[in-house]
Amino acid sequence: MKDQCQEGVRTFDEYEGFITLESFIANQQSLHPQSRGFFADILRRIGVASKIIQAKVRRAGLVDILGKQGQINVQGEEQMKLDILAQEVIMNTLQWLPAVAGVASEEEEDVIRLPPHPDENDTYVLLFDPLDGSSNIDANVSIGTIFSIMRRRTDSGTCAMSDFLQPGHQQIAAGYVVYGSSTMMVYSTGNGVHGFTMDPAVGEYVLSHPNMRFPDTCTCFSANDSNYADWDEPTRKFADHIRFGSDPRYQNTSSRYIGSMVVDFHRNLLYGGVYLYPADHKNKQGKLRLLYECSPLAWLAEQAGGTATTGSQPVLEVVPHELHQRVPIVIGNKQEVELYERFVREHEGS
Ligand code: AHM
Ligand code: MG
Repeated sequence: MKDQCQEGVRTFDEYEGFITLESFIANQQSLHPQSRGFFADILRRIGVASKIIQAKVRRAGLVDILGKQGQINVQGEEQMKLDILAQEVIMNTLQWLPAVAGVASEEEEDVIRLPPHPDENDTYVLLFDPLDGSSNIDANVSIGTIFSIMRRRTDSGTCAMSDFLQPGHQQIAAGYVVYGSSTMMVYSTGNGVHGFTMDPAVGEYVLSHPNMRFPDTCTCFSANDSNYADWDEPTRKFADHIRFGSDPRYQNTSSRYIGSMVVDFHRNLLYGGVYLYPADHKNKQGKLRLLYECSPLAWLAEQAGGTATTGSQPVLEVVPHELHQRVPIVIGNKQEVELYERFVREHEGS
């Protein structure tokens, strides 16, 4: 396990001349001399927002921010106090950036349109799941923030819904922050996936996982197994093949399910594996939201040598028709995702 975890990944200690998130972003920006730095500023501010959120998460048990807020969000889900706090932190940190035209979030029914800046193009829209894995908050289990950045489609003025309803392959950056045994920010601007671990002593993110790639082993199978009876036949066959079949590739595969998709994804990116939340009898379109959960992680998966499917098409090609649209998802190592697609095709052909 140790070798697999560390394959292709430099550990903190091995990395000489520590590179901070700030210097990494500045270096990337210098590769584009014509850049005015607005995009880099967004990444920096996401880093800042995540530091504030992690500080609140770390103190959650000590102050009165655990538990339910007493409101139901647009998804019909009960909001936790930390969901709302994370949403407020993100808005307070990002809304003054001149290049941001609007923000969408799991916690807000409509998009938040920011006032146009007269001298700027307000080029970007941001999409967030402020705290993924909310049901784990009160149990002190790892959770995370997911983000996606897109260039808007409309030219100027106040942003439109069409700026947000773009397929995932149009993203120009995506990433997440995991609040776990350490706080880690992982992101990609289309040039590999890079992970930064926060050094709590100095409150700074340091490059710890350059060029993250899925190892070519399926160490983890991640699904909510209690839904097995409600899955369709190809999904059940896929799960059976990995868990009970004789395929040598899966003899050492373990079931691992945290229930925070972003953290399940992160572990599978490090160890190799596949995560699925397919459609079932309760969630006929799947449970997870396309624009701020599935698309950003699918973009990262592709950047790291993996992929993601709905079963019938790549997640990154789904054309959204509403902001909080849900999709079925199977994401992780390419070999397993393609195996799932094969089971679906064989079922359709039978
Ligand atoms: P959330 O964004 O409100 O936390 O909901 C999404 C979460 C995913 O992170 C997780 O994988 C899934 O819902 C868990 O669902 P279930 O409890 O049905 O297994
Ligand atoms: Mg979520």
